[in-house]
Amino acid sequence: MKIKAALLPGLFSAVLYAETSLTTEQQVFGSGFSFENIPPPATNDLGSRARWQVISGKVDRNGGGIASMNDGKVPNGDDEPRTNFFFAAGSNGGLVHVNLGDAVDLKRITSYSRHFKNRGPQVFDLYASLSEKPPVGTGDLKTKEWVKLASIDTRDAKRSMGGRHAASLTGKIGRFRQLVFDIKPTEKKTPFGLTFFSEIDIVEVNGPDLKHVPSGNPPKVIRFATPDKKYSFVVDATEAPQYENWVKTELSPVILEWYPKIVDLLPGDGYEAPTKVTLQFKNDVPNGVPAYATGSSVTMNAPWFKNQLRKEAKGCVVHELVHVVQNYWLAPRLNPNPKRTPGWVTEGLADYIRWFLYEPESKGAHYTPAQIRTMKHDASYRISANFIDWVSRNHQKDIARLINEAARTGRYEDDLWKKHTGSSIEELARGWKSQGLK
Ligand SMILES: [Ca+2]
Ligand SMILES: [Zn+2]
Repeated sequence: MKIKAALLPGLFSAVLYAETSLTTEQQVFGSGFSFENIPPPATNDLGSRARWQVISGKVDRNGGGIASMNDGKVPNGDDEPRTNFFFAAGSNGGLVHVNLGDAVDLKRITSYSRHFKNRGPQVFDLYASLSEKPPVGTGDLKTKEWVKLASIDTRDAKRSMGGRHAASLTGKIGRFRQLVFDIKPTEKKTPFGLTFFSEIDIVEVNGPDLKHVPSGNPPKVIRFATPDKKYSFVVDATEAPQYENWVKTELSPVILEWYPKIVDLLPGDGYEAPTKVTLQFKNDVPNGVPAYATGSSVTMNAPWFKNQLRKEAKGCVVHELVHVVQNYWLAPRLNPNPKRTPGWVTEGLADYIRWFLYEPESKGAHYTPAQIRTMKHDASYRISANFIDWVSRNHQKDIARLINEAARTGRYEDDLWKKHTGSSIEELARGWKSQGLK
């Protein structure tokens, strides 16, 4: 068959053959791989029977290895190295070779990936050849034996990189014996830009009827925004639809009131807090972790919330929203030599806003002088929150704002306490512990 190369500008920045088309999708909500226009991964496609091997690049040993590409198994969560294939952290990616076993007419090649962050998107060039001779390196791919079928890049500058990504090349792809995926990092600012590939399907013309992994549940999301539209929120309750009503009636008013308040409490020179925040219920969060925040998204442990809806659930979300606004992940970008903020400061500030400003009436971090005498100010969470509250009432009412501003820009150091209160951290800790003593 005659194949002619054609450049189709603007179509997902992809270079394609004339008789194929490329679809890319990014899915953040919902469970499983449930894209709108791309089917879920197949378990009996040609890819499942082909021979896969890495011919250049270093495979990351924390992953599931090359078998993850065609075993018909997919991750259930956004950070499951064992069910994905990926090249070693910090590397430049590499070449994955697929021997199809025979000359086959192909009609679809679909790649699936999943990660909560920079390892989500896919950036690769796809080559094919009818020749029987496998390539030795990238140089061979430039010879006339090989054709480049597509340059795939599922990154979208307007969206964050996390989630499920799929790229699907369909149409009269051609007749080939072998394929090469030339896989590249999605970013090089960190070592963690090597895509978590969950599966790649290769579908031949006249192949068997395809069986697919179970498709997920369609997303159930609740959206709301502040009246000025400045801050918008999405709660993904796909994995916990039983909380939908609670989110609408109980949680959303708290978020709408408190997120802007937290932003005002923790300002910074030229700093803009995330304006789009995502909160997602998940059923696979480790036991004992009620919730956690990364960037502008909060993950909530659905089973933990069950008995907490009238107790700690809302306060727990407020605590996580403080982390979103704190945004200490920014420090390396704002400061070439960022200092690490100690965990007790990060968590103490979050619990201070939660227990002393959001829900002081619950007295969740109030202790008697006798109890405090046995405590350490850097014991984190509620105890550190109690210490910060004491410093703010007795020495410097803006201490939370001042400490946070330094931490966000990677400038936290213990001397800050002295700078802002006149007393060293040790002196403050002694004063806090001896309160109530005569
Ligand atoms: Ca497959
Ligand atoms: Zn926390």
